[in-house]
Amino acid sequence: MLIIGAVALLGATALASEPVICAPGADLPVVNPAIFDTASPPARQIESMAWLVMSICAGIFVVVEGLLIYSIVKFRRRASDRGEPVQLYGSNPIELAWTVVPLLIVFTLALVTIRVIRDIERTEPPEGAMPVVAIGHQWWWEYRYPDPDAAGGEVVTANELVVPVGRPIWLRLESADVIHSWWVPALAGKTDLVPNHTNHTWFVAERPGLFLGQCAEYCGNQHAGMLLRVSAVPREQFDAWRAAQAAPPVNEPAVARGRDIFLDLACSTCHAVQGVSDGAFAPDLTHLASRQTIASGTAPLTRENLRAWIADPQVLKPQCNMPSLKLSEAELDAVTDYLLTLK
Ligand code: HEC
Ligand SMILES: [Cu+2]
Repeated sequence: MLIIGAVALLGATALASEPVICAPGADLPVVNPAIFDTASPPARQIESMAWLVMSICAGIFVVVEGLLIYSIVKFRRRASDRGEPVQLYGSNPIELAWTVVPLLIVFTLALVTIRVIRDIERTEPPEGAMPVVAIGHQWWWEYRYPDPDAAGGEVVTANELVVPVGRPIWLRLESADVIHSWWVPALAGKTDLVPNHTNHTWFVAERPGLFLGQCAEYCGNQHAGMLLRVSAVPREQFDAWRAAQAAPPVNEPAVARGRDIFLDLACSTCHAVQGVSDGAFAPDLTHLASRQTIASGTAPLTRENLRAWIADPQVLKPQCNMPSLKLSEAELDAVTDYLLTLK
């Protein structure tokens, strides 16, 4: 009896602290935001340019410091020195050198920069690209996969972009409120999401990985809580994920009470669950339980975190746009259980 109790307890704690399901990305190598570990053509071009700029700057540093040290040593005051040293004014060769050399350097850097910008900026999608729409919200990301050719129709999800390895992604960037900026350094340069204006960026994830990033334009209180996650997975895994996302949510009779509470309370006016509610203000929850995190990467999706989030989102993400609806303990359990069935 005691043993069974202990095992049950272990099971319960494991449930409470482990991610709920294996979402795409759960077992992928994590690529932290840094421009020196790139996995996509535009990011690689930016990386090469960064190396070029840094080596030129390092060269300038060595030359300038070298001349400085040389002068300090060579022309230091000696015991035999009497009075002021000889005063020299002007030297055409030296002045010419320190004007022409920097000019050449600036010119070279300008040309290289223009070339990189021209190469990575596009007005047309790359050949064979998959279109995805990213919409910035205070303080989360909405992703839409409108691809009319794909099976199952449009997919709407939030905060965790999933893409197939090797296929160009043509990302259309929009904003629902203020200016945000989409920046996953290993994949592409920063591009702003501007209200009433459409921008585009593109990338090709060349290897599987979970690529992390961050909103890169200050957008209010929870700007730092607006994290970016891109899971690049093999083609078959992506197709399976896409098909599952396009499917309607499961309708588990066991959690009917949780669904009723979700509908009766204001949850459904802000959140969409396909076929259940159509709120458009907040993240689509149709397949919430297939994500690894909640609140735009702020916390791992565990039962514990999800329940605490619904109880009072302001604890985990102060000033975010979801209020606490003051659910009772029993209601919290019911709604959490319901949301966890939405895989
Ligand atoms: C006033 C609109 C509003 C109401 C009402 C509301 N939410 Fe939210 N909800 C939001 C917003 C906005 C976010 C995104 C917060 C962020 O990440 O900054 C959110 C995020 C969430 C998330 C995390 C989604 C994700 O993918 O990260 C869950 C889960 C959630 N809400 C569940 C609920 C439940 C359950 C209720 C009802 C008890 C509810 N919400 C009521 C606006 C609302
Ligand atoms: Cu932002």
